[in-house]
Amino acid sequence: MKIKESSFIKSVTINDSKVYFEARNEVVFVGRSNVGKSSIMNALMNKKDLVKTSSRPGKTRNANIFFVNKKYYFTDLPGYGFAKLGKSLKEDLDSLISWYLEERKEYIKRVVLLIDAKIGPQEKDIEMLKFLTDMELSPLIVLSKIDRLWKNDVNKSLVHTENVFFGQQILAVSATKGTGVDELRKVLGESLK
Ligand SMILES: Nc1nc2c(ncn2[C@@H]2O[C@H](COP(=O)(O)OP(=O)(O)OP(=O)(O)O)[C@@H](O)[C@H]2O)c(=O)[nH]1
Ligand SMILES: [Mg+2]
Repeated sequence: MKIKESSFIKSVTINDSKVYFEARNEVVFVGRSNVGKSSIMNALMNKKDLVKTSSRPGKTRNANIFFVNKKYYFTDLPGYGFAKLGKSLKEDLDSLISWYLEERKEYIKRVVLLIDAKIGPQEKDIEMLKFLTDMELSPLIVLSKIDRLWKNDVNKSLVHTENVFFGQQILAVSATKGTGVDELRKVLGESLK
């Protein structure tokens, strides 16, 4: 898909029980804190900082919804697994993630699950994939920040991730360099059809 237009729609927290959810097909971005969810969304939408990013983990605290090509939603969710956030905030963010996915299940056509190429899949990522497949949501595994690795190590990371997430489609991207972004757009376009 070509992304011609994108804009911010709204920021949602779990207490927004009155939020009206529209019948629009949607892609959601999940992954551990600091993995690069917000950055890859900017890269996809060709925006510099439409989605707020930060070098400090725990930047995204709400579900932030963006409107793409006046037709679809792209949603940035908070990251999971950042120890320093404190137990209760972590639990609140985890509840927000599962609440959001359940609320929007009908319209979510793909869930991009980002894995840092340098770190590889962690326990929390395996749990997230299980949660998604149990909900019958369609995951797309994306290795992020591949510009931080030599090509050889990107391939190693791909093979390792394939072994962990057997049978899943896996892409590799760099938001910084733009590598793999076209391919990701293409796969998402197909999912949204
Ligand atoms: N080298 C490199 N750094 C990246 C890339 N993508 C993101 N980063 C950096 O990683 C940090 C985190 O990026 P974010 O996009 O804010 O990550 P996030 O997953 O949204 O983080 P939370 O909102 O805290 O869950 C920032 O310092 C980014 O500049 C990439 O492709 N390459
Ligand atoms: Mg973020």
